[in-house]
Amino acid sequence: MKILVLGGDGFCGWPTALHLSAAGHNVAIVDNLSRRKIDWELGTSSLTPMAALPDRLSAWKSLTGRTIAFELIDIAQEYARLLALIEDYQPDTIIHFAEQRAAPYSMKSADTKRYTVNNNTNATHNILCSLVDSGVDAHLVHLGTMGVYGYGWSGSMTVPEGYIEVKFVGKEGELKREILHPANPGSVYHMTKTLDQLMFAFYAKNDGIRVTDLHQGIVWGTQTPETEIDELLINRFDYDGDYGTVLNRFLMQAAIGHPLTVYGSGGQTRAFIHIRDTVRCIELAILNPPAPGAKPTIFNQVTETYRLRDLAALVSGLTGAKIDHLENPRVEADENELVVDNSKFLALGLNATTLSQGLLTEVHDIAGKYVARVDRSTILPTSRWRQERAEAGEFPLAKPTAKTAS
Ligand code: NAD
Ligand code: USQ
Repeated sequence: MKILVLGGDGFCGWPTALHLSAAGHNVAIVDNLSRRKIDWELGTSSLTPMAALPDRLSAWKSLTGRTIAFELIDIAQEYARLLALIEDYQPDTIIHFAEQRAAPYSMKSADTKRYTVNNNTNATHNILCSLVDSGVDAHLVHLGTMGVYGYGWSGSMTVPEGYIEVKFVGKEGELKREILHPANPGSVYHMTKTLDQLMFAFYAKNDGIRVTDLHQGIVWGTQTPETEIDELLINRFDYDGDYGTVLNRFLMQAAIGHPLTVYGSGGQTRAFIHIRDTVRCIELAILNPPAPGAKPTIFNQVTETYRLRDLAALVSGLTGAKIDHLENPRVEADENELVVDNSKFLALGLNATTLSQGLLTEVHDIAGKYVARVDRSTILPTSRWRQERAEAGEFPLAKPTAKTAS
């Protein structure tokens, strides 16, 4: 298969590109390297020593004999170049990772809110528009998020895979329909993913574009079989207050003896998936495209759910780390249930990596090994969902540093 990986220099995109290249597909990466520039803007960097993209690609070629091409394109801004690439490359599949993905970064300031909306919605719309414009019948696989459903909306009811059946009662009678699960985003970033869903529904209906939307949970872990072949191929590991996701942050914090930063009571329940399972799920999705004319296929790409205080207790039990409860910088439910239907991937053969299997490896092989690279000044959260709460002294967060103030 000819596959374009948009956002292929990122945390999920890089191991996916390698996994698909190793499986014999013809892979090309498109990226504008904006994630590396945001690290520079925030004064942060990956815990792992991530090589420059050209060095990653030449290492892959010399270690495996396989070539992955690279195009430096901003897909949100450079429509003509994106269109020319799709016409020239004629991909069978396009995998779309190329969005600003951190909820805290998206809530930092008016500038980062506007950047996130402009980047993410333009990127998705440009891809859809270029498929119509070029007439290329590629299957579009998008990385969405569990956060489109929101947390707590359905109580302890199982969250379905994308769609719900509704009964609309009007004065003329009753109507039954299947609709997208109501959108209930918890940040500007998550809101862009709910907008993506509407664009997919429209272009599938109007133009017959084949779309798979993967509602992924929080990804943890670092390495896949391909990224661990050599340190030049190592995946990124974010741990700072904006881009670090909760479990990887806890693992790094435990490694340096920093208390685990649980926001609020820790009663929030979230869905998780290991990066190894992310790449396998994407492979399963590309091998099982929707039929032409079908509505977008939605998978819940998650393997386990955990309440955050239980997750902190698990990491603390393994490492002896202390646990701190910080005032929550976010606006979110303090406690929620989360039961998720992930039966579609299980039926396709996904064999999940559980926390109990993978945690110790992460603690020793990544957090422990690269502990000297940690910059402690970037650990505490500096982004607040509501500025006035911070100004009223409602919660004692670390003050933004000169590097992160916006
Ligand atoms: P990432 O920031 O590490 O990677 C995204 C990549 O896309 C970066 O390399 C960036 O430079 C590139 N990019 C962004 N905007 C672009 C543009 N306009 N043009 C070209 N390239 C652009 O993020 P990630 O963690 O790999 O996430 C990838 C996708 O998966 C995102 O869409 C995210 O919403 C989704 N997702 C991630 C997680 C997670 O826990 N990491 C969980 C659920 C869903
Ligand atoms: N949290 C803490 N302590 C921390 C960091 C986070 O308690 O040090 C809490 C947050 O308040 C939140 C939960 O942990 O309740 C998850 O936060 P997160 O930063 O790990 O994840 P989130 O902001 O939801 O975003 C991440 C990815 C995003 C993806 C999403 C999947 O950055 O790209 O879409 O996970 S999901 O959460 O399922 O929507």
